[in-house]
Order: sequence, then structure tokens, then C-alpha cells
Amino acid sequence: MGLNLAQKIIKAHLVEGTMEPGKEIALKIDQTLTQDATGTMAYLQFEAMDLPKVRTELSVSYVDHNTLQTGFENADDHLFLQSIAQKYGIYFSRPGNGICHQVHLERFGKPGKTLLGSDSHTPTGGGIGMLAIGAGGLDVAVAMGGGAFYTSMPKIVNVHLTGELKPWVTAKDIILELLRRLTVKGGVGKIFEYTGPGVATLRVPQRATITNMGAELGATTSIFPSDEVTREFLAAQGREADWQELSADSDATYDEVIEINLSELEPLIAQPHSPDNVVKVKELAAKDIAVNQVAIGSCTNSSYVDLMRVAKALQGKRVHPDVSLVISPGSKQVLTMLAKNGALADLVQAGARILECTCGPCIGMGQAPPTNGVSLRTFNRNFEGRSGTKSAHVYLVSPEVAVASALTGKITDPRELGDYPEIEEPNSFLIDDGMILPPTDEDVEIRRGPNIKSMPVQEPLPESYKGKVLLKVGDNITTDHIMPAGAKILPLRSNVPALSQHVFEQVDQTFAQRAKEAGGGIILGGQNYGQGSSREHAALCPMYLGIKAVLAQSFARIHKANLVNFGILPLVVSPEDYEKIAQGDELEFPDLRQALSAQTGEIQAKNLTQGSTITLSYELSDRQVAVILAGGLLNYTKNKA
Ligand code: MIC
Ligand code: SF4
Repeated sequence: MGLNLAQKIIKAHLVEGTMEPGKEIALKIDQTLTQDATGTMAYLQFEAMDLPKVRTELSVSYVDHNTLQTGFENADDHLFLQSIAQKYGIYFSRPGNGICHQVHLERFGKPGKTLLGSDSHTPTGGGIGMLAIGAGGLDVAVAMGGGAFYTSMPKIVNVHLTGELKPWVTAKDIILELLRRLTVKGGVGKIFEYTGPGVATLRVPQRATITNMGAELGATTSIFPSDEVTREFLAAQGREADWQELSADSDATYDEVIEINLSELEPLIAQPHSPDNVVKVKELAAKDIAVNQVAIGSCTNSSYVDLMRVAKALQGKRVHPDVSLVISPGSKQVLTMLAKNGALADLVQAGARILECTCGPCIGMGQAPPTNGVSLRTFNRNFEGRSGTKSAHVYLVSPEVAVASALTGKITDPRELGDYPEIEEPNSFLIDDGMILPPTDEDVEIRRGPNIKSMPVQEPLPESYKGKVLLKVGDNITTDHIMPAGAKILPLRSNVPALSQHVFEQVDQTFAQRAKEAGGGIILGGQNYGQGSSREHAALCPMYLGIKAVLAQSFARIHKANLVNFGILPLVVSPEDYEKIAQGDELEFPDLRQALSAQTGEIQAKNLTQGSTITLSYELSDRQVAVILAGGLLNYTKNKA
């Protein structure tokens, strides 16, 4: 029987396990990427492994998140990261060079390779046929040390594309359509593999928009075949030698099939506060919704073609007086090309505010919208408060919808703009890697500013445990709820004690204080707990506050792995028991270690407050159980050594 493309790459990298959906597999990792907001922790962890150099084919450290530098913290982190990169054989992409996923696609990604990144949008690399997966920083540190990456074997979904996109309908609308159909938890435990005649109609940046935002489905990753279109892209990047043809066997099978006829799609929009709250743009256009801000950029939609089209649509026109239009190009390559061909002048003349080539407003690093403001963004997440303004209404759209709305001042169907500006992808991109420092053999001293604090350690799991349910939350809690980002808090990413004060602060201001006073406790969540970003701080900081277990109806993949890595027990609670447990209840887990070691998949807990007993379940591999018993992956690895 033939293999699909995802299976082929997995098979070629499989070091443990079998390719049976749901079973744990271990993969050899060829490439890693980190960004500065998760990278500082990842490198502190790598340092602790005491290895002379990274053991991957390629590792790149990007600085793209924390670039506001309102105090010394970010700049200190950048120096730390630069010196670490030099010391351990890692490429260093300097601040200003671009957003990690965009730059990695342009300059480093290779079809058929595995890429592990400490950022949930690492699957962007699937746009050129990589198996690119997001993970917590500790998993990436282990991969840099040559260790395998453990995950459960996903189901492979065939997204079969037919037809062709109509003018003003875009790749963003394809992924929004999938989010509309499947929701933010529809992709958990799955890889989305794109096939069919529609694939050839999509250029690499369009494919990358789709694989990027597959993260919002909760998917393990998404992948396109590597074909002639991929070859042309890599050739235009001066990297044709990195190309190889890759696709599924003709008799490949899949666990599920989804059909999308591209010709039938229309411009779509995700409404506040979730990427799956998707409707047709024309429905909202009919409602005359005034727009305060339009933000174009992020790792989802900031390619050369995206921004050229925006520039063309703005040429000779002026942004609506009530709209602030901000644009953050994806990379120095994109921005320089726009500057050289004059498109940048068109953008500036039209009234756009040009930001540096970083994540910027996507992660709340500046450009927070006004109170109750409406912000249209070409980004991938519109979780409440992520923009920096809790009362803001953030919508997710294509650059086409964004620019149309920036011109009219209200949510607008771009088809109203008339002729679609045809933009060709260039035959050759501007290649200048001067802002990427290659590894050297020089011996360097690590520069550690006062913001870089050491990693806290966790005790092994106790024999039995008693603790209070400190917080009860609902479905689809994001890691932005658990560990918020934004301009005020993000600079504390390498300072766990300080960062921990902010855990759950969007949800309950008193949480951190209460957790400290109680000496830790338990969190109770609904479905898809921990969706969104890969930030391991959403496990690490609760661990620091003494959280020992999270009870949820289901977990998002990366967050569950992060909980295990930091010795926090992820337990599954039934919807009925979830209803019965109240915030403040005291739970007791007698013989916890023993119950877990027995690997029965079930654990009993006594609700001391209510005088009842509940049965919780867990899905953990033997390795994961051992990690939790040890008090996390660092202890586990040390014990093994
Ligand atoms: C995000 O988009 O939420 C981030 C910021 O890129 C995160 C990583 C982080 O929190 O540092 C992600 O997606 O993993
Ligand atoms: Fe940066 Fe936003 Fe992409 Fe995250 S989603 S990597 S914050 S641009």
C-alpha cells in the first residue's frame, strides 16, 4: 500500500514507535528554529545539557517578537541569544531581519526535512513540503541536543482541492473556510495534507498562509507537496539545490478526506474572539461596521506578493480618515524589495504607518486598538485581549479585505474595489543574508543581563496529593489566557519569578496571589484547554506557582506536552464531573504515584469538600508517566544520565 506524503517523511525520520494514529512516536529532527520570546528559556535548557554544539543539521535563532525595547530587558535577551548562537553553532537572525516563519521559508527550509520550532506557527514550513511542527522550548532544546521529538502519531487528513480561486478570494479564505467547518479543536491529533488539482494553482506564499494557520485548527501540522511551484520559489530564492520533488503515492490512503472547491469560495472573515467564528465578508459589509484600525502583516500574510497587492490597491489613494493602517512586512527581503520598486512609497503616501519586520501588533507589542475599537488584522489569532485592548473587537481577514476596509473605513467586500491587481511572484528575490550571523568557531562569553534568571526546578511528584481547585474555567482556554503576552509582560519571558505574577491575570486578577498563598493547587478547564501558542511559560509559570494538576475535558497538543515536560499532571475530567466540581473544592489524590505508575489510564480523586469520589482518566505514554513522576523532563533526563 502506498504512503501519503506526511507518512513518507515520518517514516524516514522515525526512531521509535509505529505509525499507528494515537500511539507515541519519536522523530529525528533535522532543523530547529526558536524565536526570542521562547528562545531564551530553550537556550537556558540547552546550556544545562552541557553539549559543545547543537547536533542538528541546522538551527536558527530568530529575534522577532520582543523588539519594542521599552526597558533593558529585551535588548539584554537579544545579546544573550546572539552570544549563545555564536557559542553553540546556531545561525542568528538579527532583530529587523524578519519574522521567523517568513525568513525560514525564504532562506532555510527544505522539502522533506523535519523542522521543530518553539513557536506554534512553525508549520508554515509545510508550504514547501517540510514536516514542520511547533513545540515547547524544552522539546526544541532536546532536539538541538540531538534527541528525538516525541508526539502521538497523528491521523492524516487529505484536504483535496479542486477549482481555482476567483479574483479577490485568497489563501486566507481557504484556511478560514476550514476553520469555519472544523473549529479550533477540529485539527487536534491530525496532520492536514493538501492534494488535488487545486494545489498547483497556489504559489508558495499562499500555501504557507494555509499551513501557518493550520495551527489554529489545533493540528499537529499541515503540508503541501513539493512540486514545480516549490522548485520555482526555491530557485527564485537562489536555493534550487534544496529542492526535491515530493508527493503522496498514487495509491496513498488517508484517515479522512475533506473536499474544497476553490472556485466556490468567497472572501471570509473571523469575528471576535476566535479564529473559527467565520462568516462571509459580505454579510458584515451589509451591516456598515466602522473600522478603527487595519493591521497588515504577521507570519500569516506578510509576503512580497501580499504587500505588493496592498500597495497596488492603495496606489494614488488615501486611507480613510478614521482608520489607522499599520503594516509590518514579513522580512527584510520583502521590505527591501518594496522599497526598491517604489511600492513602499505608495504605501507611505496612502497613509500607511510602516512598522519594522517583526510580529509587532500580532502579539500586542504596540498598536493596541482604541477602547471598544474595531481592528481588522491579516493575522492568525484574535483572542480577547491579545491586541493589548481588552474591549477591542478584532477580526481576521486577508490583505485584500484589509486594504478594501482601510480605504472605505468600514468592513468591505474587496470585490467592490473593481479589477483585481495581478501581481506576479518575482523570478528572483533580493538575496542578502547580511542580517543573519552564521555560526563561528570563536569561543565566546555568554552575555547574561539581569533579566535572565535561571530555570526553576520542580520536585518529583509526591506520593499523594491534596490541593484546592484554584480556578474553574470554560472551553477553549488559550495560552494567552493562561500566560498573557503583550508589551508589558512579554519582556519578562526569561524571568519566571516575575512573569509568574501575571498567570491568568486576564481571567482572574487574584489568581497568582491566591496560588502563592495556598502553596499551589489545581486548575479545572473545559475542552481544548491550552490552545494557541506554544509558550511553555503557560506550564512553567503555573509550575512555579505550585500547580500540580490540570483537570480538563480535553487538551491542546502542545500545551499538554508542555505540562508533562514541567511535571504537571494533565488529567481528563468527564463533562458530568466537570459540572459537579466547584472552584474552591479541595481534592485529594491518595497514592498518586502508585496510581500513575500502574498505567491503568484512570485515577481516583476524593472531593473532600463535597464528600464524593470522581474518576479521572489520562492518556500518557510510559515515557510521559516517567517524566511526570520525575517532576518534569529536566529531572527525568538528569536521572537517566
Ligand atoms: C503567538 O503567536 O502566540 C506566539 C507569540 O508566536 C507564540 C509563541 C510565544 O508565546 O512566544 C506561539 O505561537 O507559539
Ligand atoms: Fe509572531 Fe504573530 Fe506569527 Fe506568533 S502568530 S509568530 S506573534 S507573527
